[in-house]
Amino acid sequence: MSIAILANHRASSVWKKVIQEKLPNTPVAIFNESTTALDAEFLVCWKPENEQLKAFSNLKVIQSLGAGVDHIFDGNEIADNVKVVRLIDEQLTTDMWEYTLAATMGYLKDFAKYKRQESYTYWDRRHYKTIPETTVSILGLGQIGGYVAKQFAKLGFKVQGWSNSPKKIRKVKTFAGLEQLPKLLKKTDVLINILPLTSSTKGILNHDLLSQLPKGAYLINVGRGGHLVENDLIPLIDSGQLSGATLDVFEKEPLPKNHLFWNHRKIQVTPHVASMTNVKSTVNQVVENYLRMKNGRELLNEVSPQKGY
Ligand code: OXD
Repeated sequence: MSIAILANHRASSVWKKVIQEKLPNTPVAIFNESTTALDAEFLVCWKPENEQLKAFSNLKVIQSLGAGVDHIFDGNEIADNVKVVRLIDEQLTTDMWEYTLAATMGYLKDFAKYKRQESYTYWDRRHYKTIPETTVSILGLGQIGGYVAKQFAKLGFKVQGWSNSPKKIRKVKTFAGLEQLPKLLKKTDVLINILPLTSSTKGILNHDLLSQLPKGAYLINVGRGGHLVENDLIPLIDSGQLSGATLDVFEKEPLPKNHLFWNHRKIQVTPHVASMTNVKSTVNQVVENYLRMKNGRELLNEVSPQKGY
């Protein structure tokens, strides 16, 4: 049994080193560096291409190097006998919470506006918003979204949450299914998207949905670029329907240099850093899944290919 690493854009050699330290007797090889990689049964993976995946003939498990698995299913043919697992990590979850809190507070206290004022030494005091008067709505109440919702509620925000199937979370008003979505949107000041990207959530942040928010609402997208219909956003901001957006994920990453989001004064762009996989805190999970595969045991954090999460 052996392990291969196919971590397009993520630190392959670091992963190889840390896995090899934990499993000194197991062959661990990096795709493209050694032909023996292609014999692996366990693939540690980020953004594989179909042609790359097809080169593996013994695959049993694909381990995502992130919480999301859309990059594994999207455009790829995964054989029925290959299991896909994701990372669930406390650090990833709390990092996401910290990022969404920072973006929300920046909006409440108008930081972007004051940064612009600074550049022309302009003193103009605006009325700010406070936590108790702000309703934050979270799209996606899975492992990460559910935690983020709870944390906002603990701080005293009014919190709503939406998911595909009904969920109960203390101090969070929950909604489920597309038919209940308008009710949530109507009362939202800050909309935070943490949904998984699937065929039913692709393009969900579009003109129609965002127009149902109260005028001046704020958007934070930390899900995937594919959730947002990018061409719909700037007109909604320029018309005042949205007061701005913080975007961490994009249809194409890195965000192309000529993309209009870069220079829009009401859009804060960050380079997919809301929560970054921490090798130290997740390597044990990867190793544990390899050992479980080897011993024919149930895997940790297996996802459903049908649901895509
Ligand atoms: C993830 C990511 O899915 O990094 O964890 O986006």
